[in-house]
Amino acid sequence: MALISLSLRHAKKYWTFIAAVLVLQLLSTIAALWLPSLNAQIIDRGIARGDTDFIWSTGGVMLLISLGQVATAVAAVYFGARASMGVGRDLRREVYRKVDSLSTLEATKFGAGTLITRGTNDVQQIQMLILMTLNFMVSAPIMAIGGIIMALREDAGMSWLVWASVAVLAVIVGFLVWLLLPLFRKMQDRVDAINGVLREQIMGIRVVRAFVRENFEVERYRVANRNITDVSVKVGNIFVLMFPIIMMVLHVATGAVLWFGGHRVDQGLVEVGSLTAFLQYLLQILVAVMMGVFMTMMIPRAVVCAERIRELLDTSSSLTFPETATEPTPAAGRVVFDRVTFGFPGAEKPVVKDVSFIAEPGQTTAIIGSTGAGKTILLNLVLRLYDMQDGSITIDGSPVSALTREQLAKAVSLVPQRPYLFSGTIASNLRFGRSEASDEELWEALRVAQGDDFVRAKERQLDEPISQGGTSVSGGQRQRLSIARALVAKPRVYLFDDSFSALDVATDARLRAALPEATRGATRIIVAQRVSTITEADQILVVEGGEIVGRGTHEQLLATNDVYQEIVRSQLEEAEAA
Ligand code: DCP
Ligand code: MG
Repeated sequence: MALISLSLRHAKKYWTFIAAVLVLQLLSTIAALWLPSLNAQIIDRGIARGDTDFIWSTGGVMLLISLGQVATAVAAVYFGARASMGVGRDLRREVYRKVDSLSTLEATKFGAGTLITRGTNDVQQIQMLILMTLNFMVSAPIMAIGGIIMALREDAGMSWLVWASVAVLAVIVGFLVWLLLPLFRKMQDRVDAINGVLREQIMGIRVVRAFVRENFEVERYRVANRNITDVSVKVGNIFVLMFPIIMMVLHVATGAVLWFGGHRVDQGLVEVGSLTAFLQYLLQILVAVMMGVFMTMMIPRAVVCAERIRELLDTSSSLTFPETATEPTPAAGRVVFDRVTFGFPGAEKPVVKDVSFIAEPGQTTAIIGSTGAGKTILLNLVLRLYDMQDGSITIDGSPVSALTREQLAKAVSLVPQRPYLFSGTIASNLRFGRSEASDEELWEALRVAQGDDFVRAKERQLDEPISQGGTSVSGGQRQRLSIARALVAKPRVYLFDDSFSALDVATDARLRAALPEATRGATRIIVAQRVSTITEADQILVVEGGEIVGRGTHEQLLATNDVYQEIVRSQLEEAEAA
């Protein structure tokens, strides 16, 4: 069902191509069916009676029909390819858009691996099936039925031979396909498995090396590899059997036609030409039956793929943005959390509980707390990477859920805890949030982010290539580029998630000194590990277990807040020990 609805939905757009394929296939099949009977006429009327003119004229017609058949067949394949590739492209686009619209929660639920497979391999299977269907759906049945009619016209007396060989071939091929199907399904699973293992190992290669786990991982890969080899060998064995068996059926059928037909020619029941034509029709019929059975073999695999795609497309994203702007784009950047509560679905306790605070434009709001306290989630809620269950977050009075995607992106920039860069150049990454930024602006942002020195040391400076994920620069450099990227965007609200931890204390201090000037008037919310990073903040929020357990300036908290005192004390001890 999913297969049909998915293919048809997009196939509508290509109905001209599809119609062309069907017509061309019809013509080509008719031509193919015509040829043997003309051939028979040449033998029986031309050669037998020595009628050279007839041979020439019929031969000419045959040549034209053959050329026509080749031309229509080629054109049919061309249009078939256009239509099926078009459907594939549209499906891929739809899958991509859906993946793009999923919230963080839904995307994590599926997992990156299967999302990628669904958008590529699964779509490809459907695309293949459409191509095969278009090419054989019309031609195979017409070829089979037409072939039977034509064969009987040539010699009705041997009809039993047609039925018998079709039945034998169908049973044999059907049996082999029945053996193959479960193997194909297993193969698909094992391809998934080996991809999964390989993906994980490549991503974690450094960890594997660091913990000297190569042997264990090699063994894991070996098992996955052997599993897929086993099933592939089984499939191969059946294919090895399949072709000789099919050829044997064809040859036995040919022999039978010649044997029984020969006697009938002797008895004068049928002419030699008709017998030749009969044989050709029989072969055409058998080939058509074979194609039909092979095609049914492809369907189950495509059905599985279609169901996987359907499941993804049917996942309605919980994250919806308004289409058109109804609220003004925030111009000041006053962020207000009002009794915000968020928990992961299925989890017992919320990870953010009843959080209320106001971050004023031009001020720095710092958030500090132990690991797992919920700091990252708090920042992500502003950008709607997660949607809260209760309470509200507003920017300049507009609820974040009422802002369009563009408005939100323009108003807020996040420097994530784990910075991510895209393949391209330093400049292309920095211009991510504002493509029209000038080179001077990029250098200025780099200067504030304390990254200008290392970029200047690069051979190609701003045009220095960056590899996928940003793995060609160090962790600290990635963090600085990520900070610079946010600065270039010039939003109203900056969210720094633990963005200074990879910086040494002196660099951290220089950055903090430069930041207020560079982000003047904007709201800064900074998650920090080090107390020294936030001593000058206008307000500090101490978060513990998803709740705010203290707020105030550094001095106020130092005097009154137990949790804050504890954090300060532990960091002082660390500093002394070092
Ligand atoms: N959590 C979860 N599933 C996720 C992310 C987080 O269940 N995909 C839980 C684990 C934590 C809690 O949410 O207990 C808060 O996570 P945060 O990432 O917000 O924690 P912090 O940012 O405060 O911690 P850190 O300082 O380590 O970054
Ligand atoms: Mg965090």
